[in-house]
Amino acid sequence: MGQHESKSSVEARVQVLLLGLDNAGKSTLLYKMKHNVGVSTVPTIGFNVEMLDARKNRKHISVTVWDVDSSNLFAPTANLAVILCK
Ligand SMILES: Nc1nc2c(ncn2[C@@H]2O[C@H](COP(=O)(O)OP(=O)(O)OP(=O)(O)O)[C@@H](O)[C@H]2O)c(=O)[nH]1
Ligand SMILES: [Mg+2]
Repeated sequence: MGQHESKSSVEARVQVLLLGLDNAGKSTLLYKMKHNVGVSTVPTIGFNVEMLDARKNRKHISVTVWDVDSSNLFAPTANLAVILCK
């Protein structure tokens, strides 16, 4: 009894902003974490965002990862991603 935890029982929410040089592998890392597969990528314009589930000490943590085109951090789309990630 009580062993099946509801998927909705998120105990913490974390926002992660992935920043790095162009072509550093940010999007590859994002999709590897999300789908556990290597994918072909194209240079990111704006940003990609994915939600992941993680566990620490049996706690369910919802992780939102923002992969931002950091070559143009001052672009409106990047600014929006940084603001939403706060
Ligand atoms: N050898 C090697 N290549 C990688 C690795 N991670 C990514 N790559 C390759 O590096 C290239 C760029 O990967 P992306 O994930 O698109 O890099 P990015 O940082 O998102 O690039 P931008 O969106 O342009 O900023 C791709 O050809 C990937 O296949 C890695 O760990 N090792
Ligand atoms: Mg990218």
